[in-house]
Amino acid sequence: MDNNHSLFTKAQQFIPGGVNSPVRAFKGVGGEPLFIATAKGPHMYDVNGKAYIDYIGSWGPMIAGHSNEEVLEAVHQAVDRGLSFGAPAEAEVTLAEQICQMIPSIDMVRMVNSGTEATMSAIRLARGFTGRDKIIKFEGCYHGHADSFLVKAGSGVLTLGIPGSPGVPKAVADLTLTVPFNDLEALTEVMSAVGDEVAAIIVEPITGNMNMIEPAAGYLQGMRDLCDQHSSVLIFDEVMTGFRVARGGAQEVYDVKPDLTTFGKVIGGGLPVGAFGGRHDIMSYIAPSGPVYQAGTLSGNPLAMAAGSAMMKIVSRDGFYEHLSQQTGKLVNGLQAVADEAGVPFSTCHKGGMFGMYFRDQKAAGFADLAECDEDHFKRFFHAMLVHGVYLAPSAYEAGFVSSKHNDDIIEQTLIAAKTAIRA
Ligand code: KE4
Repeated sequence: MDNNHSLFTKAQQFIPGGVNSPVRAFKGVGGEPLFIATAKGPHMYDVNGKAYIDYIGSWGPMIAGHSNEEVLEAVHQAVDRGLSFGAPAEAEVTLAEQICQMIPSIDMVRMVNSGTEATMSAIRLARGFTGRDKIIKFEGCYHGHADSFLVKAGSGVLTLGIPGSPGVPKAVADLTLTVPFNDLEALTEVMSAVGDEVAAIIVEPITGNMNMIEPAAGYLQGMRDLCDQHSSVLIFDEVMTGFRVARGGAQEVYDVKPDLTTFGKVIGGGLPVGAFGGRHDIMSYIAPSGPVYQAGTLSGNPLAMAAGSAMMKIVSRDGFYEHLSQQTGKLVNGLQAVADEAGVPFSTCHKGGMFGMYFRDQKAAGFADLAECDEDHFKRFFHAMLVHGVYLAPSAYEAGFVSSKHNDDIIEQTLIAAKTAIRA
């Protein structure tokens, strides 16, 4: 009895596409999505009981492995105190203080319930603070599904091959200018033309939604300088890279200080949390201290705060990111060796616990390079790895994630599977 197929058939009766988020639907790779029953450490187990080494990690949150004992204990203790108060609680202050202490550019932070809420609120705040309407994003970057961002976006929009989305009013889309990523000349040109009308530039400082692409040397600093010249707000969308690529996120790696940063994923430890924070003078514009409205019934939920705070304690420990980077390096270097041995054009990149892999002989520097990737080979590789019990992101346009529980034995098992799968 294939529980998965019957579940997916039933799911499609009640849920559009049978999933609650499009990228889970396997549209980018074909076949039926796996329904997961349980997860522990580096593993997930599907409803048929099959084990997988997991490189999605819930798209980032599971940096300390699934069902991490410390996170579970914190949530169990919080459950016994009540699920939600709709009133301030100490746990919110604890997590806010942790984030402000760990990220120097963050003077104050507001909790929300998803990355989308964080980026949507950050844009509204930048518009309210500057009195301007235009924003600039980058082709292939994904900042969640708020109207302003569904213009040449990445992730599921890219995976499904749709240019944007119906339902986004032209008047809204027209306020979003899209520029190629890693092209400072193009950005400078746009800013020279309309910079004084631009409320904010929002960027994934390392992209993770058009596969993983690192910023060119000086690119982020160039963006910082342009924002300073035109008094535009620089927003680093670190929903994916925050506490993932380094303790201080991508802004620590490249030593560039944004005005606002958005977070999600890791800071919730697996529970629904997003956050935005940054300069005191800008954050003070957020209600109730300022005029820019933003709210949420479950923002700062005590269970989510407990999970997030436990996770911040874990990632704050000495050596956490050094070990994580080491394991990710073993994985990608091993995959590269497997591809080289098989004579397959392949390249990788990685930072901390995040990695990208391309079926092309050079790593991508921008969106246009992705067209040269052999997407069909990726699809065959994906399914062959699945057969061998390795679960990669079901799209050539996503990044991969390693946890602190991916030990040498897990990496070795992955590489053994890859030796066969690379020839699929
Ligand atoms: P959420 O609203 O999905 O919590 O966060 C939106 C978001 C914002 N910014 C960045 C840089 C992001 O990567 C995301 C969400 N990432 C995708 C993975 N590519 C979430 C997976 C999904 O959509 O199901």
